[in-house]
Amino acid sequence: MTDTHIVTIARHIIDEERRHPEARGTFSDILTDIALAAKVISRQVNMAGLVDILGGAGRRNVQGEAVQKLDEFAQEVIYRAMDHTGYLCCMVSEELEDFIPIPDKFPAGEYVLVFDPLDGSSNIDVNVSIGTIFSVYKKITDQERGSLRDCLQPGRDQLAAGYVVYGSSTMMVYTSGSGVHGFTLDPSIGEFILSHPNIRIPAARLRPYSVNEGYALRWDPGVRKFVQHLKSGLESGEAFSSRYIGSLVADFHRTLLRGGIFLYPADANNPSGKLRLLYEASPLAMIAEAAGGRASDGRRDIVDIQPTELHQRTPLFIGSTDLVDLAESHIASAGDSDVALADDQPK
Ligand code: AHM
Ligand code: MG
Repeated sequence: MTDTHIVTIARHIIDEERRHPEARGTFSDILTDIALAAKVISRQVNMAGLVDILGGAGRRNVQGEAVQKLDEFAQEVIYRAMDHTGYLCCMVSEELEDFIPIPDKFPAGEYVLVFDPLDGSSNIDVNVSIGTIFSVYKKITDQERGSLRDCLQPGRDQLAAGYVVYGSSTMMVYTSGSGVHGFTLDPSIGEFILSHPNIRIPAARLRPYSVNEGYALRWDPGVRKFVQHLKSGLESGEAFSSRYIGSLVADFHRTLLRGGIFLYPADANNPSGKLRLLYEASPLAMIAEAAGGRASDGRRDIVDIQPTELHQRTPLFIGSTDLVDLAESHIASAGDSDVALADDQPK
């Protein structure tokens, strides 16, 4: 007999809760329900390549059912897994403009779920990894079915955050503050199994930096100097490799497991960057911090930003702490001496 134990995600969540008696049972049920939704989405994502054969969005599949776009499907699966459980007062999704109060026909609870049901969905057609991102807050007002104020909380107040990456395997990674844990879906038994306990961002020898350099001429001088600095090697002589998938969850997952930095800075066309604070940057920032890393908008910690709108964007620098610090110091020190760099910006 081996002494290797198989730990399912449900088992792990219960064990975590025992270590944190202040966490309530409902809270672990929310994570278990998200894991269930992730399995349903994963099954559908794995079928994506067959959509043209079995019927594309707006058409009918072989069973004669209407086929949805995958991101709409993911939105509905998560919503339907969570709307009736009595744990949530409201939800926020990238797919919907307003926050979604739990309907009156169902009991309302004390938590808020924010999520991006299927991030990077433009990658589906080319079979590149995509992901789901989520986080959980406690309701702070006395509104039974939540209010905008309950949704607009800084990342510092997240109770749990996680993501699911639909890649060569499907993995769910989450933190409830004490450590970051990764689970790989075994499709043959339909269970997420603990495969990556206590993830820490490693200090690897050859770390990747990850950014869409196609926009480099539109970056601020500080960002350009920072990336240039990485390319020419740090003072320590450390060399970097470049990796960019163009799918946030996949790029972040690699950064978490291999170290390095992922950045999506502001640029001349997108003065606040592209990524969304509430359901993209903040959850990943909580995970990065719990794994010993950092996340910044270039000037301050992501988790300290007080959101003012549900779909607000933010620049994002996330990964190994030393590299996020370095990015911040280049941005802070970019000034008149950078005119030469700024001069070749596209007019
Ligand atoms: P989406 O929310 O519309 O899917 O866009 C977010 C995605 C991220 O997954 C990824 O990091 C980024 O867009 C890539 O953008 P770009 O193609 O500009 O590099
Ligand atoms: Mg998204």
